[in-house]
Amino acid sequence: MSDADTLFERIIAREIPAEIVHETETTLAFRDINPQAKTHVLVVPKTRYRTVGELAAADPQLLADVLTTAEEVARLEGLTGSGYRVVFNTGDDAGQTVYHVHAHVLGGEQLGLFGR
Ligand code: DGP
Repeated sequence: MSDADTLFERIIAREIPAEIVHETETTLAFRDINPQAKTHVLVVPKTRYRTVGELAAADPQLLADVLTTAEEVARLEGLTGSGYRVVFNTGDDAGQTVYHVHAHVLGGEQLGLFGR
């Protein structure tokens, strides 16, 4: 397991500082260190799965928890009226760098289109 693999587990364990936005029994939401939008928050399950597909297959309720937390983050950040995007990058071509599944919650401004 590389350092990148353990990074979010270390944030969950409070071994690495992060700006935490919201926490539930099963999930943690914290600000992305390299924001790609005015508001950019990551939502992770406290149990590690590598990708959203693995999470969906193994524990659909936990995936639902991640999405419910993403919606709560949007509400807390004042994004529900103006709109926001939830993204799961999966694999190298999509730019996934941390193999602990995470939802990106992006908003607070007009977002660009998908793709390159
Ligand atoms: P992805 O490329 O989809 O795997 O997203 C990983 C995100 O994690 C990326 O947007 C930057 C963010 N990130 C990397 N290291 C840290 C860190 O130490 N703290 C925080 N808060 N975010 C990090």
